[in-house]
Amino acid sequence: MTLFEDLKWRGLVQDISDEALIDKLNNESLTFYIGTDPTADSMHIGHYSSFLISKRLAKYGHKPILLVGGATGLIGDPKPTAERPMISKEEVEHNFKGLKKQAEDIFGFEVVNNYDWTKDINVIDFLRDYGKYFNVNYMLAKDKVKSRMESGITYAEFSYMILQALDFMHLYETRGVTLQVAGSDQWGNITSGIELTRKKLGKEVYGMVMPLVTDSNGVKFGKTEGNALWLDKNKTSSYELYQYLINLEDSMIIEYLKKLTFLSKEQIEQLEEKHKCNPQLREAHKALAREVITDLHGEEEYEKAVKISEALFSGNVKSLSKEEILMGFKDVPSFDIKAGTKLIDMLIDNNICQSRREAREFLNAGSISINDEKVNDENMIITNELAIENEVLVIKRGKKKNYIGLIK
Ligand code: 383
Repeated sequence: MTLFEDLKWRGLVQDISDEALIDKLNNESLTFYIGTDPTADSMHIGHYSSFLISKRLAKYGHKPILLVGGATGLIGDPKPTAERPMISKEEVEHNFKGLKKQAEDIFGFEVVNNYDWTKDINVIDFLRDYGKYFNVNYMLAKDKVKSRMESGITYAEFSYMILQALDFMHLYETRGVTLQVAGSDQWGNITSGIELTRKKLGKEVYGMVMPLVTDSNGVKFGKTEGNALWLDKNKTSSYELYQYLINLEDSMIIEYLKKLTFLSKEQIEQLEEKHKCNPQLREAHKALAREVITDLHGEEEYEKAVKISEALFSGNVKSLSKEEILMGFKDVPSFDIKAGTKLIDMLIDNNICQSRREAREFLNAGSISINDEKVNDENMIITNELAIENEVLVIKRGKKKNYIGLIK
């Protein structure tokens, strides 16, 4: 399969600026770039799905440059709905550092900052050297601007496409970049750069955009209850990522394997077959989780996520370390317990049971467990010896309620 056929098969090509790009992708070695703005200090899984294109093209001999927009982050790429709040310069700088490190660690390519070539352009030069090449009518016709005609758009956000266009031209002139890749929301900004380079330099550069990855309801990939899945493992642990991936909708799993992994067509087709015959084994989901987590955080983190998931599923928390338990139970209520406290007092003091009567009922019914062992003696004394690493108790009430007690 040629590179372009592979990208097509994966569903990663929504639009290309010129058919001539196909041959260039298949037979030449291009320097290309993809950019992101420092609106947060970590990328999320949506960025990952787009930025993976850098590794795919690199495998076929193209040279990636990753751009983190220290300049564009100060302005804000217009969203279709409303103006972005202004982020302080300090925050952009802080976010920039996080993203640069992440881009280098995860993708391993060179990172550039558009602040470096934008900061010294004065306003007169900006208008003469770039503004003069943009017809306002052309700018108004761009989707993102059009969608803001009702709600309004500031001059700052309106100018954003000029900044991204001048980046493309600058990278062409200084680094020989002839291709910009991105998610489909970037089409307008990319074509602005192509136009600018054509008008000002008389040269042809190219653009390619991929569809944004969504779930079957059209919700962006990786959005969970209003949150994003972050690539920083301190914000989203490998265990949380594992849980998300392993529980993805069945109808989407093959598409995700194509778009988020480097598994071959044959491997994915085999997984598709297995998934059809034995969906309950979740082989395809497991392969996706393994590929994504290993690529992002390494083999060890992946093993940890599997171990935690299995221990929690089979009721074997004792096989876990304190760190693993805290990762697995990140979102459950937790509290400190004084060593020497009686079991029944601990249950009531921490609202696990509402009254002594209720606590006794649960204890007698065998519904309370500590570190997956049933407890029923209300006078049992809580000691460090009971706890994992002398400190952690996983307290369960019935099947659904979990608590973490830390013995102090
Ligand atoms: C800035 C200057 C450039 C080239 C690109 C940029 C950033 C670009 C943008 N990108 C998104 C972001 O920062 O806003 N204007 O969150 C997202 N990308 C990638 C991909 C995506 C896009 O980082 O579609 C999803 O992740 O292109 O929304 O010279």
